[in-house]
Amino acid sequence: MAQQAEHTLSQALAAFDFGGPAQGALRFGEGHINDTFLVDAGKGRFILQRLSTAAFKEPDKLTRNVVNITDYLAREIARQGGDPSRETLRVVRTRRGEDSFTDSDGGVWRVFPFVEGTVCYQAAETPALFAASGRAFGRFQRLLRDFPAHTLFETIPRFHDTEDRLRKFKEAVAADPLGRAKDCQADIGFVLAREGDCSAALQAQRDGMLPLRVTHNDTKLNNVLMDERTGEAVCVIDLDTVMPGLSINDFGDSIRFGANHSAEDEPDLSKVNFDLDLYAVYTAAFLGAAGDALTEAEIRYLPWGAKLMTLECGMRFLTDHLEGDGYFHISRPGQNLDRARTQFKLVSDMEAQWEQMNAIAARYIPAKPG
Ligand code: ADP
Ligand code: GN1
Ligand code: MG
Repeated sequence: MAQQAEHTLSQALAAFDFGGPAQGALRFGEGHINDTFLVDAGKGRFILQRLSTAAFKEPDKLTRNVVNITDYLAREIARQGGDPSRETLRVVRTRRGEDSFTDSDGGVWRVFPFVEGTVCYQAAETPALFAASGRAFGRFQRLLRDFPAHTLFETIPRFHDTEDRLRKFKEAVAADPLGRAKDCQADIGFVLAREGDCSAALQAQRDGMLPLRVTHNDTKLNNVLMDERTGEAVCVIDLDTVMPGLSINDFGDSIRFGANHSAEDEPDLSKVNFDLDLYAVYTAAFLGAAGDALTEAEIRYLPWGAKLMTLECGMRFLTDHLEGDGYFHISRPGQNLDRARTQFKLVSDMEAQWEQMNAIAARYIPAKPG
């Protein structure tokens, strides 16, 4: 870590009320966006994060969202007999009573208690684990169904606007600032051949078929903490992108990440295969926990959520690769291109199993009376 960055880390450590002296901070986790540290403060452990300014332009409003959402979740969880101290994040305040701290370089920091006794998995190691994440995100939908979505700030405007992502992708291809496009012609062609698909969900929303909901928008399995003993989901984390959105996208992003047996950046595409059984397992778990929070049209569109989140994420990785990797953290050259390619392989697999994907979702459409 650069010296200047270390200096701001010490400022942040001094600013928060950890209930005891912070005994240093270690880099933690495998997130792509924020800088995350584990802080040991004797009596308790904490997660300290510096928000990515590349991703989040208005950190104060984002923090307000997170406070509002977590306060609401804590109340709902308590009302339903759960344990809010484990089942939702809670914002830890600074010594001055503020929800976040801004360092001398303008970096914005915030703190959550570390949820003890949990594990954060990077892959759906077993179907049971994947199902647990499905229950977590289905429950998230149900818990927030009456939250006033219009009071939430859009932390990343047009985050899952796949039409806009396509526009930005095309701009990156046209500008090609690093001359990388020549080495990914097939990948660029893959996206351009699916231009029309990019409107499928948005058109259904414009047509009034898909309602706007409070959504998480980043529903990877590694954004759920699992109980280390039982493997059951405990707490949904990474709430920076909670904003109004489509439920099918929350479903779809989980499928994109978890319904396969390879890493998101696997360079060997022969290892990357969409797993229809895992898709079925997740569908059952997600819809079971969401209860009647979703409409028939939303259930019908779940396969589109899966395909579009995967295609969109591939476009985003490829855009970032073309633009010089300024958004998604990389640990080796070409990593964002590898990430894009795994997504496109999964899209192809989904297209080959499209009928089955639709049939599985259709199982959960309630039969009409009579
Ligand atoms: P990013 O947006 O960079 O993915 P996350 O908020 O997901 O950041 O945090 C990164 C990692 O830190 C998570 O994958 C998880 O391992 C860990 N983590 C975050 N919050 C907590 C918490 N409250 N308790 C335990 N681990 C956490
Ligand atoms: C980012 O922050 P993290 O690693 O959970 C990204 C998601 C992508 C994901 C791909 C704010 O998620 O949208 O789907 O990487 N988050 C943001 O792994 O852009
Ligand atoms: Mg994360």
